[in-house]
Order: sequence, then C-alpha cells, then structure tokens
Amino acid sequence: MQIEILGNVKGIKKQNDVLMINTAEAVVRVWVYSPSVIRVNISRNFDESDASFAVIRGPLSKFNEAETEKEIIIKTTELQLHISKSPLRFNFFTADGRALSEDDQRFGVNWQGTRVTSYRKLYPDERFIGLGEKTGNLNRRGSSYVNWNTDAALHGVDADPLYKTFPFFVGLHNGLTYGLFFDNTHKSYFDFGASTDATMSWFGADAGDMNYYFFGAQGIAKIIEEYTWLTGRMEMPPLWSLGYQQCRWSYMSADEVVDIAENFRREKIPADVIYCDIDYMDDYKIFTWNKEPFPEPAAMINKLKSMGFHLVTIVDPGIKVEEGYKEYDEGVAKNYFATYPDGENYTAEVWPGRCHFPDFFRDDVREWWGKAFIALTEPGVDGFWNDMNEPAAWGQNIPWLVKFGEKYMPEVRNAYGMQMARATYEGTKKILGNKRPFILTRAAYSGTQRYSAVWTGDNSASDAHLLLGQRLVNSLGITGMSLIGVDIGGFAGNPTPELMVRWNSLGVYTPMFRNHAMEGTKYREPWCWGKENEAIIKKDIEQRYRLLPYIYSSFYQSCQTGMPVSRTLAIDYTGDENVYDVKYQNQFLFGDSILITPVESTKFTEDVYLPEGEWYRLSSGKKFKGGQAISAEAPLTDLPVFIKAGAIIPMQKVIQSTAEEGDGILEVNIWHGKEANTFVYYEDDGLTYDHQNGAYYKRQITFNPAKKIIGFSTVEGSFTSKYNQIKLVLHGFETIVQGKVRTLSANGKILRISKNPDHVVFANSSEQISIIY
Ligand code: MIG
Repeated sequence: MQIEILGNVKGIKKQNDVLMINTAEAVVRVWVYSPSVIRVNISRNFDESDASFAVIRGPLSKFNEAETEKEIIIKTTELQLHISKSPLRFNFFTADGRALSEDDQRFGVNWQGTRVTSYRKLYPDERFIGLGEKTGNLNRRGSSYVNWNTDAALHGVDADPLYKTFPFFVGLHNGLTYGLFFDNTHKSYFDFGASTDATMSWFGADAGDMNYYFFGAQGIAKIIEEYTWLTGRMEMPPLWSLGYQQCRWSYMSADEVVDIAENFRREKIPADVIYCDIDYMDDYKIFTWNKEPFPEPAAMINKLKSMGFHLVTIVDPGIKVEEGYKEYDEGVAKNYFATYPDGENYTAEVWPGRCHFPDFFRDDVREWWGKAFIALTEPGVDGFWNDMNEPAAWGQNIPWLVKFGEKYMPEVRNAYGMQMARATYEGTKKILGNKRPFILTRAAYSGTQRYSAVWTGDNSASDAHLLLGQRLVNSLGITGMSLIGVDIGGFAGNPTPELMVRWNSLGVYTPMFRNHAMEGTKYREPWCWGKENEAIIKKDIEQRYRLLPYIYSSFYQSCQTGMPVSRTLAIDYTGDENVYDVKYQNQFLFGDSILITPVESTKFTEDVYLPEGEWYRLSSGKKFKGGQAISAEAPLTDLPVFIKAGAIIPMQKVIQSTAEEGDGILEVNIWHGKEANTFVYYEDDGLTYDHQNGAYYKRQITFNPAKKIIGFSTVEGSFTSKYNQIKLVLHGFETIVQGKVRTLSANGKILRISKNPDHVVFANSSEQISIIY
C-alpha cells in the first residue's frame, strides 16, 4: 500500500465563506465558523454535499486571509491559522502568535489506501483530555483509542472501544488550551503519543475526509461552550428524570412493577422513575406488550402515576421477522430496513430471534419509528430507553456490505445509535405535545446531547467499575453530554452490601441517578440490604432530593453553555498538576461548588486533593485550606463531599417524588468565603416546554463578603416559584445574634433570627432582596 502525503499547493481560490486549495492529492477547504473556530476539510473525493450528524452551525460568510510567498495566513480576533504552501501544512496559533497546534511538518495529513491520518506535533508538556466514553486515565497522553460503537457486554475496566463515539479532545500545553473535533463517522483512531517516541500525536479514520474543527478558545470551559455551540446543547430535562430511578432486567409483571413502586412509598424512600426492561414486550417485539404479565398497561401506569412514578420502557432497534407483526409488515412493505446491496433486507439475530434493522438515517423511517411510540405513550409511558443501538447483533459483526440509506455500514455505524435516539426523541416529542420526553441511549455520536441522555452500558459490580464509571461520566461531560448515568451497583454480578451503599452514595452526585441490574442477579432495591444499610441508602437518596433545586439549576447551566453537571477538576483547575494525578483523577465538581471524591467500598479513609481556595466538609462543617491533599474519613455513611467556600446551594426539604408539592421553602445555603460569588437560580414547571415561551423563574443569588451583602436579584420570567418562602442558612459565618453582635436585615427591615442563630426565613418575592449581615 502506497502512502500519499499532502504535497505542494497547486491552486488557491477564495469564494466568500470558503478558501479552496488544490494539491495533486486532494481538495482542501477552510472555513471560519467563529473567531475561535476554524474548520479544515481535506478530501480526496471532493463532493459538494457536506452533511454532518453532529454540526448544527454554518460558517461565517466572510473572513480575511493574507498570502505571502510561503504561506496563507488567516487571522481572526482570537486565532491565526498559518497554512504553509510547500508542502501544505496547517499550524494554529493564538492571536498573539503562540503555537497551539501544528502538523508534524514531515507527514502532515496523508493517506494509505482510503485510510486518512493527521500526524501532529506533540509538545513536551502536552496533555490531552476528552474522547467521551473512554477507559484509561483522565490525561490521555501515552494512550491510544479506537472509535467503533460496540455492544461491550461485560467489558473490563480497560476495554476499548465501548458504546459511543466522541472524536473530540482538548489539548493542554504551555499554559494554553485548544480543542479539536474530527467529524468523521468511520472507524477512527486516536493516539496521544502512545507509540511515537513522544514526537507525534495522531488521529485518523479508515476512510472519509480529514474533516476537523479547531477550537482556539483559552480555557476548557470556553472550549466546551464552543464545541456545544457547534454541535448543540441539551434541552431542559424533565425534572422527574433527575430524581431517583429504579431499574432492573426485568421486573417481570405489572404486579411486580407496582409492588416495587409501592414499596418505595411504604419505606418512605424517595423515587421518581421505574423501568420496564425487555420482558414487558410480547416475544421482544418492539411496541408491543406481553399481555399476560402486563394485561392492562394503562391501569398499571395510572397506579404508578397516582404514586408519583413515571414509567420508562426499553426499545431495541431489531424488528422481529414475523408476518402479522405490524412494524415488521410496514417496514417490509415500505422498505424501511437496512439491506444488502441487492436490496434484500439484512437479517441478524438479537433478542426476538431473526430481525431486520430500521434505517434510521432516512427521514421517512425516523418518522415512522417515531409514530410507533403511540403504543407506549397511549397507556402513559413518557421515558424511552434506547438499547442495543451500536447496533448490536449476536456475533457483533454486521457485514460491511450492509446498506443504510446510500451508505454502507462502516461509514455510518458510529452514528446509528444517535439517529435512533433522534428518531425516538423527535417522534415522542411530537406525540407528547407540550410535554418533555425523556430519552436514554446507549450508543451515541457527537451531538447526541440534543436528543438524549446516555448511560455507560454494562459495567460490573466491583470497586474498579465504580471508579471507572466516574471517569467515564467526567469525560463524557467534556464532550457535551451532561445527563449521564452509570448502572449503580454494577450491572453484572452481585455487589457486596458495602459496595451497594457506597455506589449509591456516589449516585447522589451522578447526573442521572439510576440503579440497574442484570438478569439473574440478586435484587438490588434499597430494602434488599438489611435495615441498617437501607437507612444509609435512604438518607443518601433523600440528600439527592434535598439538592434538586441546585441540580436543576446546574442543568440549566448545561443547557445554556454546555458546562457539564459532573465536571472533571481539569475544567476549573486546568493548570493544577495534581488534578491529573491518577490518585486524584476521579474527583469531580458536581455543579459549581460541590467537590466529590469517589471512594472504594473497602476503604474508610481516602486521600482527597483540595484545589486552591477553601473548602468545607459537608458533613462536619469543618474548614480546610485548599492547595493540599488531606486524609479524609470516609465511612460508608459519609462519602467525602466538600463545599467550596463562597458556595451558594439552594436546597429543599425531602419530598418523596418530584410530583410532591413540598413545604414551599427554598433553603438557600451559603458557605462563607473570601471571594464574591453568584449563583444563577433557575426553576420552571419541570415538565413542559412553556419555559421556552417565558414561563420560567430565574434570578441571581449573590454573596459579597466585602460588602457583607447577600442579594437576590429581581426575578426574570413569568413562572411563579413553587417556593413562597426563603430560608437562608449561613455556614461558617461569624455567629449572627439579633440585637447583640449583628442583625440581619432585608431591604432595610430587620429579620427575625430563629433559635438557631444561623438561619432566617423570609417571604420570597420577585423583587430584589438585599440581606445585610
Ligand atoms: O443483551 O435489555 O445494556 O442495560 O438491561 C442485553 C437487557 C440487552 C443491555 C443493556 C442492559 C439491559 C439489557 N440489554
């Protein structure tokens, strides 16, 4: 096989928004998408059509370039791209000329057969983070990865690839940051200096274009903001999906489902969601109910609803080959399935036996699929769990000649799951009208955040998986996903009670909090672990419900900026070496200001790295100086959770489900700190799209220690908060005693301090409120 390396420039042409460059090997196009986002497409099979599953933005209509004898230079206010002409190489710099990312000048972009690769200069101190659902360390330097969506059943903690493809990473070196998104759905490869004697990093794909978006913003949060500007952000999820979710493969009958739900209420353990895994279906036929164990789905769901539960049901892509089955008959009649090149429907075995697979790449197929959900929505299902969409078939190897639309499997496999999730989202959204659907998918490609939540697939009941799960969540957050779950307790195997308790306590701080277990494993529900453990599990789930106002506002932030809810410390403390230390790399911030350290179930003290600043242990209120590692007590009753000084955390009283009214008191907790802080509080009905028409409630809560003021800005939006009172709880403030040392006043009026001198309750009004202490 020959190697063809991108050679000298033959011609340059500028058409409004695109710079076109020809070489003997390829056609190159360069666009500017924003002052800090530049796209380069290098193609040997130039073709005007320019479709992307991920990207939802277009280029700027104009940009300026300058040409010298050796180079073409594109300058924006934030970036410089120097394109050297002989040979053609691409080198990115900051506006003030510091190198961000450069081609390896020898090899640049090249081809071996259809395989296309970009070889890049590796900087001595360069670190890499990203690629979404990938095992290994936070810092990916020295590792290599493959993107090929796989049903990674019972995977080990080092397995690669897993279920999802996010070909986006962030590079960090010399105090600079850049991002790179390789938008190519073929099987792709990333090597971060794993086997190149520390001279190069490289990425490439089996075929397709060298098509990448370069992000030059300084700061990881900004790069995430731009990546999610380009590929879209999540919608506000239904509030109920942020409550506790109970799943199992499978609850085998309507009676069992209702029984489990009733038990939550009986035990007074808060929960919002229960799932039906594959056994609710008749012979695993999608969009059917197994009538014997589930004789009246609507009656079952009504019962669940009356207890404040939502039901999520699973759907797989495989449509059973069986005449008389509606989806099969329609799909065959309308040619909705993936085919062999001769037009024959492709058949493979999955749960229902022999199956065909919808061609989700086609608009008409997605529409048809979407409409079929009526069989589930009519009885009242409002969450839709998309499984097996890598796509999975027994034996895994879907032949290369299987056709989806105009394309063959190797080109689009990595986007199949995303398109299924899209079909499910668009279809159910239409059916549910103004109600938000909840979609959960296992396979994904960049941009999936627009349609769906994700979970990390079939993990196992071990401490190593608990830690890995957190790294996967933290890494997925860098690639635009925010609503992410892991199977709490571990899908395969049986957790020890200690592991179950520990994992559940981490679940409190996992964006999607779902307990799930494999067929044949022991039951996992909170009451299966003895009274003492049940009490711990219950207390932790209650903590989740107490935090929901904070969590919901954190999701609002994700919707606005792409900032994930679970954040690797690399986002906020990029320049701090310690956060990449394998010892601390699993730590994360949950929202703006809660620092969590995952701890194995067999360890009862843990080294915790506290980044710069000051931190309070949540459970004890004890204050610590940051910039140091401490040894923290970590009994099963008390995961090491620290609050950043200055934190503003709105909470509420425990409720049994998000459907419950509550006591109408928003508990605003503030931890004293030296620096001023602002929290954007957001609320809406949690259920509908009315917030898109102004029915939301948003205000800034500020803490200004220099002026000794706590402020609530005027309320924006037309929604009336469900909290008519605010309880202000001050942590780490000097004791406030009315009439003696200090008083608290709101808008000039003295507030009555309760017996506990650190809190005060006052009426919530939409006007500005200033509390002086
Ligand atoms: O072949 O639906 O990852 O969560 O319980 C296994 C049964 C199919 C795999 C999913 C898992 C689910 C299971 N599914």
